[in-house]
Amino acid sequence: MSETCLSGADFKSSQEVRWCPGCGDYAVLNSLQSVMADLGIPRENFAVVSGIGCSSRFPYYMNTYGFHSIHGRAPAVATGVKVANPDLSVWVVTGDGDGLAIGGNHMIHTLRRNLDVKILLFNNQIYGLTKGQYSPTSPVGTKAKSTPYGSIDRPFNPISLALGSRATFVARTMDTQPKHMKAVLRAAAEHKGSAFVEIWQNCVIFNDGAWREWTDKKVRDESVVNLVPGERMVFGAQESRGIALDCGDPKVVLADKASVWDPSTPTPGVATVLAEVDLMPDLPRAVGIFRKVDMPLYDRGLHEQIRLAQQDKGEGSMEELLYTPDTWEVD
Ligand SMILES: Cc1ncc(C[n+]2csc(CCOP(=O)(O)OP(=O)(O)O)c2C)c(N)n1
Ligand code: SF4
Repeated sequence: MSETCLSGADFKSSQEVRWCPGCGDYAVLNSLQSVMADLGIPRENFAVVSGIGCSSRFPYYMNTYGFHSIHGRAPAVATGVKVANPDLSVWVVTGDGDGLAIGGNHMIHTLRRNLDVKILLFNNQIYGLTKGQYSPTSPVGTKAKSTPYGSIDRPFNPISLALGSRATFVARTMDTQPKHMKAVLRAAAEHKGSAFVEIWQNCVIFNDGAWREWTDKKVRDESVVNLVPGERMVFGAQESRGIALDCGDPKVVLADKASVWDPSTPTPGVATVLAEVDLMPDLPRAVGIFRKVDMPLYDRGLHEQIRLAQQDKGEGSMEELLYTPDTWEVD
């Protein structure tokens, strides 16, 4: 079989998967394996880099190159991997604790640089691996091991954070809708630049049902609107209602009055408004593709700079660099 004619099973490693039965991470694993198989890229050209957390066990379960790195630093390690070998398709797997608490700084700088990596943020609104402390995405009032009287921090909205960091591709999906997840992951894979995908993921042990209001099959048609580029923003079991942007403010209208979604506007203003509807409980929450714009790539820019410097000054040598006139001898 040709390496470019693969199935999801080819991306499964021989490791025993050690997530709790029912954990949302399984759905992401299956979806990503299937999407990678469809991309027509040989397995040796994928690298999956993670930090620390339940979700960060991901690279063990992928039959690709991978690196289970250190807490919050997956974007930094992935930057090294991508810059060293721009031909690789590099994926970062992180959690809301790993990627937005200890690793928040690395996250925003990777996004603003537009390094061509795909970042999957598994958002279960809790620290799973360390047994249930609140995280930067836990809603106010969350009673957890570290907040026995309820958290008083206001949470991050990961989509707004990514948009504010000027990420060039920003999307949201959920563990209960594999078809939607695969479409979003595929779009992320095909984007040239930093692609940030928030995944609503259920932690059955420490925060079961955190997303139930928007992910449960019985309610999600009414509580979620899917942002599809070039299509009207409609929702409801019969798709009879939609969202119109009235002077920038979203409001519910009949489907034929709904606005057509465009994620490629010069500024992310409207996308940010749609990300922030979690502050407007009467509106459905948005999933799908919030932003998709083309911008220069960090990895390409860096290699172009190296090429021009070498053209100007030659290949250079490490020894010469270390022993330039600016060296001192300490007696
Ligand atoms: C430097 C450092 N600080 C703290 C920890 C403890 N720690 C491990 S994972 C984690 C948070 C994991 O939560 P999240 O990223 O949401 O992932 P999940 O387990 O929910 O998938 C913490 C605080 C650590 N391993 N290293
Ligand atoms: S503790 Fe939660 S996030 Fe971790 S494997 Fe179990 S269900 Fe999944």
